[in-house]
Amino acid sequence: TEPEIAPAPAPARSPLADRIVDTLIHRIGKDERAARKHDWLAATILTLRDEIIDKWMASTRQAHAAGAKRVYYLSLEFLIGRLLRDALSNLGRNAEVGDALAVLGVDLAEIEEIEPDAALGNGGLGRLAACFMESMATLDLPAYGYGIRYVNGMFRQRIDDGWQVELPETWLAHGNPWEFERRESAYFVGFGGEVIGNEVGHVHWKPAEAVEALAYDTPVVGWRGKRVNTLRLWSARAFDPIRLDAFNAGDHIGALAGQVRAESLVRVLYPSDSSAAGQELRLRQEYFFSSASIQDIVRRHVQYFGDIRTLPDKAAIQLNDTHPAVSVAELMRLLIDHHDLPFDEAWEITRKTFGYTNHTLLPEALESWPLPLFERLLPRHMQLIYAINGRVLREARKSDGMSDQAVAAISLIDENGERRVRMANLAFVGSHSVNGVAALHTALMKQTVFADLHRLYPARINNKTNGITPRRWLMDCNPGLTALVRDAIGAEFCDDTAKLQSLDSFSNDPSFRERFSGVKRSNKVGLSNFIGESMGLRLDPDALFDVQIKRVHEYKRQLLNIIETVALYDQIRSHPEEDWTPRVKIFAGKAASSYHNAKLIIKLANDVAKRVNSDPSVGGLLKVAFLPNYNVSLAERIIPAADLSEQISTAGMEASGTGNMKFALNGALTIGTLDGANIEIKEHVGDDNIVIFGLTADEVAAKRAGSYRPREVIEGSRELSQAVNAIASGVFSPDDPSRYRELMNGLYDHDWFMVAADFDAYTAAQRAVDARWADQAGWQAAAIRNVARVGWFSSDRTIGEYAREIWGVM
Ligand code: 26Q
Repeated sequence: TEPEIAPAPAPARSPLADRIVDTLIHRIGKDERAARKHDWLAATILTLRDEIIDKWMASTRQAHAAGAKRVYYLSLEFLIGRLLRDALSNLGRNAEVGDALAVLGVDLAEIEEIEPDAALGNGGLGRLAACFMESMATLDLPAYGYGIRYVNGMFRQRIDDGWQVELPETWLAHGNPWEFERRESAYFVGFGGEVIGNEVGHVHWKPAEAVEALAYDTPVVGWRGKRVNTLRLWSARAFDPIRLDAFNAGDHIGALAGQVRAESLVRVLYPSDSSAAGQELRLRQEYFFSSASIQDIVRRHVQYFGDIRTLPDKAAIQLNDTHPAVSVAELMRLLIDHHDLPFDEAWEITRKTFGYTNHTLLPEALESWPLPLFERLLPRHMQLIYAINGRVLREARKSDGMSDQAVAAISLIDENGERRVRMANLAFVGSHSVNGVAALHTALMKQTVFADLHRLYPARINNKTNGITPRRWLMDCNPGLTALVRDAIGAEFCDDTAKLQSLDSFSNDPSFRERFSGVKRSNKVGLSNFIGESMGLRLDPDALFDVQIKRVHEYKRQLLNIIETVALYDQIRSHPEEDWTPRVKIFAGKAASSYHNAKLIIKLANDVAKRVNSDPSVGGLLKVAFLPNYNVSLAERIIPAADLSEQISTAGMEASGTGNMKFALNGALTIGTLDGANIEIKEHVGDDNIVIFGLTADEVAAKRAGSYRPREVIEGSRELSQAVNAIASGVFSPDDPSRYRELMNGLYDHDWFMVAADFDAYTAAQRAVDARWADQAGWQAAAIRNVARVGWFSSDRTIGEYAREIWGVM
């Protein structure tokens, strides 16, 4: 008989494990046996939060004692994603907490996985705000983020029969253990009504309605826990949550109407990232959040420093696009109406305090509000905007060579057709700094949308090329690569990504290349398993993983990628004898709910996937996967597993892109156009380590101005016309053969996004990619050089530039 083996004694519980259990019992109200995963998650977060609070208070005290200047980042979006892993790794507590939970029989990775993904943003702009928050804490800057605590953030995307279906995402369903409700920080925010008094005497705005803005604070932990800053998100409630007189008189619904109206302000994030929704509710959201934030900033300043006139010395307010631009008028109102400053002095303070970041030149995304709507909702602000405009236009007329046309372009009021308030012009004139987010984008700002304002204020526009936090986008999402890099060059890159440079020479080391491709392969196996389990699609991890994940928009040209996929499918079938590179085309992304063509492009990707994946004649050579519900957490899974990063926007249209940086940092090669930050990525990684194709921004502009005839281009390209005809004639939509006819006709007739014009260059570039892939040593070397050379795209570098050149805080 076998000897009996005594069970190993349970390892002793650490004090940390005891604290987690204590939290579970006393704050969640569950004992260990009854606790479910969500209870363990909440107990872990609350335990960690207790430790974060000490650092948080120390950070606040330090800024206060130093009389430091504070940075305020105003953004209608913060796309923060999950927080637990990020906080653990920034505090260096990953292993310790993992061990403590293991002793309790809980798997840390498993509970990390059920943390809701906080999606209070659409895409690039919102994610940038989140990366910036982390970098500001890392660089030890006293900074606050201000935004809205949306009850429903970005919608959850389901793919039903290939179509996008939008479902509400309830990220707060299990409560939010990260946040603190600040009952003491509440502000009155008014709407409508009338202005009493005149320009000379004391002016007073008497709003017709009001809501109360209520603060919720989330701690933001910097790298190595050096500093903890605050993300302050506003919720709304009625002053009188229930009108008792109405209730008692039997009007039970009417009695609650105020509360319902208030809550509607913070109910949903507008799910569009490319066209400005003109609804009144959006303007109400913008003003609600701007007013609460500016009131909070002014209150803090006066409380700490006593004199409102020193505001620009102690506060830098950055406007994340024009969404908070009404803040300019709100600060003017507080300075003039509440602090009795003369207009000129208020204007100087305002301009010195604000900076404005532009994220798009797309005309449909530039915010402007019908004047009657603006005036009805914000009558006092409308007066102030007229006064500001008067000043600016007088200056413009005085300056040499300003035509009437130029003066009209500078005006805060668009007089063409229905009169509208131009938020970009308001943000521009109300700021001492106006920046673009990549070199090309900043150059185009000067040449196009802001040309006349730039002539009037030539020193104002500057560039701050975007960046990404290397903590979330390398160290946390790709532990395999991080460990490999650390073994090779030491851990210094963790504090300064410029140090990744030392990895460069390892690109020539065959044994390192071997280990590097091993890490990539295991990330690809991980992603393949995920895709297998979640969508039942089997992938070959040795195929080239070709990835385009981002919001779906015509200018980002998912359509170019899909048409090329169809052409490739054709080629593989017609020439099965050739030595094709096995590829997996991975797509993910959401379309704005009202964006017809974007939704149709999602359907097309799914229709093509269905056909290609079930066609035995392509064998394992081509697979297409559209992954549903793209969000930050999914990006963290996909990016480390990518070989090829698709950054193929029509040149001149993508302000920067930030996904491009994440892929390169994780060792994917980029196939891309000379657009946005791709240009600077190319300069950093070198021409041999990136695949560039297509028209330049200047060439696109020239083609649009000249006589571009896409029909001739399509008919002149066999591959393209075959692919377009196949799609148009219903090869991929036998259930509804005309589904894509209009979409394809758009290519023949206008092709605004130059899909046809760039098609041949794109396919040629893709075949060059195939050739490079065949040389695995060369491919891996180029991928390693990408990792080594893109450290510059850390948001620490970006924030350092903002701090020194705009905010004056470093
Ligand atoms: C405006 C008014 C009403 C409703 C919605 C909006 C709205 C909301 C979000 C307009 C635009 C956005 C988001 C824009 C955005 O994400 N822009 C991206 O910003 C990134 C960070 O700078 C860049 O990298 C991308 O190139 C740019 O597209």
